[in-house]
Amino acid sequence: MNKREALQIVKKQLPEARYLHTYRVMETAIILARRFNVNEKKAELAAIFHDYAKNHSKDEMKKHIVDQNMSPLLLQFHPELWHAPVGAFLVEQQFDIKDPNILNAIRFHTTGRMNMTKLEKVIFLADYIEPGRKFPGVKEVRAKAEVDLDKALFQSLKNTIAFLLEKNQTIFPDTFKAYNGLLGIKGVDRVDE
Ligand code: DGI
Ligand code: FE
Ligand code: FE
Repeated sequence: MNKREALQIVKKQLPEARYLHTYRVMETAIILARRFNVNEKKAELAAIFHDYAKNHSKDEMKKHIVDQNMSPLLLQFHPELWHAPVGAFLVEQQFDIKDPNILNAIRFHTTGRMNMTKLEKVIFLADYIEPGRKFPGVKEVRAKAEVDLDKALFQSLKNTIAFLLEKNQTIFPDTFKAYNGLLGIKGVDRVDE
């Protein structure tokens, strides 16, 4: 599937603001892919489809989670997490996109996970730093993303966890696993007492 076709599909599927976010994630993902030697076309396609299921109803997403035997844990956590794995499923089912790396980049773009591939990291980070984002601390993450993929990813996970803690929100285990997995390895420095 080429870029034009993919964009046409998601444009029909998403409200205007979400489509514009998607477009910016695509542009950001391409820049990051070039910078960190990730397949640009895969990054482009994963970014275009990353929020494909964002506007599906909770009931419909729940049905796919149950019918496709996805982790039942998802249903105990915030419904905001569901569009990522459901999106990966629908994109594989409805379009000829079979590359597991692309599908996993969509599947894990909200929570992250332990041992993410570079493509998964690029999509997670592009979603976090696209120019329309105004999260507290996003500027620091953008600066780190100029030079070090793991350090930027680590900072974005840390910010997200801190944000969720502050709001007394649950934190999905994969998000902690992604954080723990990066800490102290791959160039992320532990701060010891
Ligand atoms: O779909 P987007 O809005 O573009 O962004 P996203 O897919 O990263 O969704 C982010 C939302 O998910 C954000 O409001 C925080 C929320 N969220 C809820 N529980 C968790 C979580 N995010 C992570 N990483 N881990 C959680 O456990
Ligand atoms: Fe999303
Ligand atoms: Fe997004």
